[in-house]
Amino acid sequence: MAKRALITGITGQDGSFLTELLLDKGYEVYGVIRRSSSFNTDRIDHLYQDPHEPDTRLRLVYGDLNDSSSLNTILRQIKPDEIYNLGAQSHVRVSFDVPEYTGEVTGLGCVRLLEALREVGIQPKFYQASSSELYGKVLEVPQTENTPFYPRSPYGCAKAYAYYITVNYRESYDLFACNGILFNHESERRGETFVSRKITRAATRIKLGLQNKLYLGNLDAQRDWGYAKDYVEAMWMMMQAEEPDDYVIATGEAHSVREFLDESFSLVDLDWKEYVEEDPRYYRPAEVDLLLGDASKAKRVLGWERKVSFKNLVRIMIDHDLKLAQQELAMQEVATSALASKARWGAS
Ligand code: NAP
Ligand code: G4F
Repeated sequence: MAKRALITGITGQDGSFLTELLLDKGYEVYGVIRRSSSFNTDRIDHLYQDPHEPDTRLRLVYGDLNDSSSLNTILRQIKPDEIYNLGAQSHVRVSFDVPEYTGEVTGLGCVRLLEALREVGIQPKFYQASSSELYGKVLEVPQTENTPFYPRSPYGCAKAYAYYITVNYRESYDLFACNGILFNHESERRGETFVSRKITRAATRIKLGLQNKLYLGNLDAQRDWGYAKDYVEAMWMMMQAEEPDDYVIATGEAHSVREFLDESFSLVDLDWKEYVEEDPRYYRPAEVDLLLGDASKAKRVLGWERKVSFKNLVRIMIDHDLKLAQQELAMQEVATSALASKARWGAS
C-alpha cells in the first residue's frame, strides 16, 4: 500500500518541491491549505489541475495551524504515515511587525499538531521545519547541531520553541520526530519578498525596462544559500533514517547580499550599483549578520549532499525570471497596441 504523507505549508516553496518528490516516490500526499481571498495554490496547480493527467494521489484539505480542531479532524481522517510540518509565518522581517501571530503559527502551531497526534492516538513520523535563524547572533562558525541557539527575531524565537517541543515529544512519547535545521534555500519558486528572489526578479525586469530601481536593506549580511530541491530531499532522507535525530542542512559556503547582486546582475550584463539603493525600511531591529552551516552529520549519517552550487542557483533563478519578465513585457505590448488601436478607431 502507498505511504501517506501529510504536509502543512504545501502551498509554499518547500511544500511544492516536497510534494513533487513524494509523488515521484509513490506516496499519497495530503496537503493542508488555508482559505484565502485570492488563489494561493499557484506552486502546486501544475500537479493537480492537469486535465489530461490529474494526479489523484494529491489531495488538499482545509485547515490551519492556528486551529486545533481542524488539525484533529484532518489527522483522524487521513492517519498519515509521515507528517512534514512546513507551515509557518516564515518572513523574518515581517515577524517583527506581527510577533504574536508569528509565535502562534510558527511556534505553537507545532505543538498543536503534535498534541493532535496524541489525541487521535497515532504514531506517524514527524518532521519539523527548523531553521538556521535559531543560531541568530552566532556563537560559533560554522554552525553545527551542537552550536547553542541565539535567535534574533520573533520568528527565530518561535522556531526555537518548535525545535525544543519536537525534541521533547520525541523523548517523552517515543515519537519518531526530527528537526531539519535548514539554512537558507532558494529557487525559482521562492517568495518575491525574500532577498534572493527580490534581486533576480529586479535584475531581469530592469534588463527589459520594466523597472528602474531596486530598494534593499543590509547588503553586508551573509547567508549560506542552497537550492530548495536539494533541501526537500534531505527532509525525506531524515524521515527514512533508522533513528529520529536533528540535522543541519547547508552548503558550507557563505555569500553576502552584495555577492548575490554581483552574480545576478552580471548574468544580465548590468552593473547593480547603477540601480540599487539602500532603504532603511528593509533593515531589521536586530540583524543576523552571518550564517554558515556545517552539514557533515547529514553527509555521514544520511548520505546527503547538495548538488546545486551557488552560481548555478543564481543562474536557475535568473533564467526563470527572465522568461517571466519577457512574458510580462509581451503582455504589456499587447495591452499597449490594443489601446492604440482603440484610440485610432475612436478617432475615426
Ligand atoms: P513559505 O514559502 O513562506 O511557505 C510557508 C507555508 O506555510 C505556506 O504554504 C503558507 O500558506 C503556510 N502557512 C502560513 N501560515 C499558516 C497557517 N496559519 N496554517 C497553515 N499553514 C500556514 O516557506 P518555505 O520557504 O517553503 O519554508 C517552509 C518551512 O521551512 C517554513 O516553516 C520556514 O519557516 C522553514 N524554513 C525555510 C527556510 C528557507 O530558506 N526557505 C530555511 C529554514 C526553515 P499560504 O500559501 O496560504 O500563505
Ligand atoms: O531573504 P531574507 O529575508 O531571508 P532570512 O531573513 O535569512 O530568512 C530566510 O531564511 C531563514 C533560514 O536562515 C528561514 F528560516 C526564513 O524562513 C527565511 O526563509 O534575508 C536575507 C538577508 C537578511 O540579512 C536581510 O537583512 O538579506 C538581507 N536583506 C537586505 N535587503 C533583505 C533585503 N532581505 C529582504 N527580505 N528584503 C530586502 O530588501
